[in-house]
Amino acid sequence: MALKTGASVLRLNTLRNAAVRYVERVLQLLSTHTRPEVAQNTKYAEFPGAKAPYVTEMKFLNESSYDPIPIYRVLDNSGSVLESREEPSIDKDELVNMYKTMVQLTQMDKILYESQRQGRISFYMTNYGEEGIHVGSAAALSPRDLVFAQYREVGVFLYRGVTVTELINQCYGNHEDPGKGRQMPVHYGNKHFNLVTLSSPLATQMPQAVGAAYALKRQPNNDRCVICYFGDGAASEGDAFAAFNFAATLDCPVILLCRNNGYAISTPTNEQYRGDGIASRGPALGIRTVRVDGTDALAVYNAVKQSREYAIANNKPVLIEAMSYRVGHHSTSDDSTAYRSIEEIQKWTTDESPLHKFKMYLEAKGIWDAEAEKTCLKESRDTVVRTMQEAEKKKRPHWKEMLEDVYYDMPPRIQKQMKQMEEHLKKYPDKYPLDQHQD
Ligand SMILES: Cc1ncc(C[n+]2csc(CCOP(=O)(O)OP(=O)(O)O)c2C)c(N)n1
Repeated sequence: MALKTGASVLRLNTLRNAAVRYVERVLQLLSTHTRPEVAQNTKYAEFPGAKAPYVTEMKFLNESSYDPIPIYRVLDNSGSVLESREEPSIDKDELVNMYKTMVQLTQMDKILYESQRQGRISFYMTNYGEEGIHVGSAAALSPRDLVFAQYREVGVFLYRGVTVTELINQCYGNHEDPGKGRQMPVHYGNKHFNLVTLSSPLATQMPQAVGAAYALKRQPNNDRCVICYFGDGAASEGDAFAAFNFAATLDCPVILLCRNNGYAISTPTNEQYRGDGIASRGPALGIRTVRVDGTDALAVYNAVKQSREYAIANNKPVLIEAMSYRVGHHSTSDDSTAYRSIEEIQKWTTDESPLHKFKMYLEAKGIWDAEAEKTCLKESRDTVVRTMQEAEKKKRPHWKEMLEDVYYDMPPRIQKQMKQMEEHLKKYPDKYPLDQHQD
């Protein structure tokens, strides 16, 4: 066989690339929408509710009328960059910090989950599988941007600078918990770091976030945006629709970031919706939208960074659907093997692990190795164990705290209840562990 010259190899490659592009284009044209044909020079109707062309062929649209919205990714499963132009320029220290945050989060989840099983805290929720969404988005934001989280975004809190001590104090409800033990564990909040305290009822944060974004927009020279995290399950709430529509019609600088992890407790997404995920709702409501691989921290980073710039420059919302998989049980109140197989879960802990692919990426860059991994794991684990032991020893808030702070001036009926409680405790002091509470 004759040897090919450099020039002929180049020509062959060019021809092959052109052929591939042609086939891709044909496939695209064949598969794209079956929207009704609109003849050229068609007059557009001018209804107040829609500016659209008239047609004479009636065609109903459904979810299969459109291609599925593609999933943007930067890294493949082995942590290699797929297109070099898409690799974000993130400082090496920040990349390492992103990874260390993911490791810290995983260690905290492992140990606190076990501590609930041992009866030391009442409830816990893990974040396994979604760590990339947390650090990718947090790194792309300004610390001044306001965060409205759901509950499975603790990595954002850690990345912002909330300490493991503060988080564990909240889970233990001791007197150093800023919420004074009144909330369930994992309902964090931190005013200093612009992290709005979480609410249990799903989607509560969504209209609130949009309202906050509207308030930001009204400030002169605004350079901040709001980010609102929510799950695919929360997106089924009426409040989610209200939030989307207000964000669009009031032109609010808000990033609506859906963590689509496949399940809302025991309700899988195939029972949750019929359309193309959550992303398809964005264009329907006039919201700029992108779908990303949520197991790829760099894809999330790029999407949030661009969305932030767009939202602030244009006073417009952006919807991001980050595809992921909830690897852990929904919470300590759930056994997910009742509604999904162990094999299904395992697939997502290996090939698609956000930590694994990010670690491989750092290793290939020469900024992480086995030694760094060992030290990081040990330090993260030690921090959690030490902090947990300290948190357990701290006293609980004074019992009166449970009736305070709701009203600026305590109404007479609550004053009455407080007095009754005081008398009751005096009468039965041995029935309550008052020594464990602050004096
Ligand atoms: C209004 C309301 N309904 C039901 C619940 C009970 N609940 C708590 S979490 C949850 C599932 C939410 O799923 P999703 O939003 O997808 O978030 P994920 O837990 O998967 O991260 C449900 C139904 C609730 N907290 N609030």
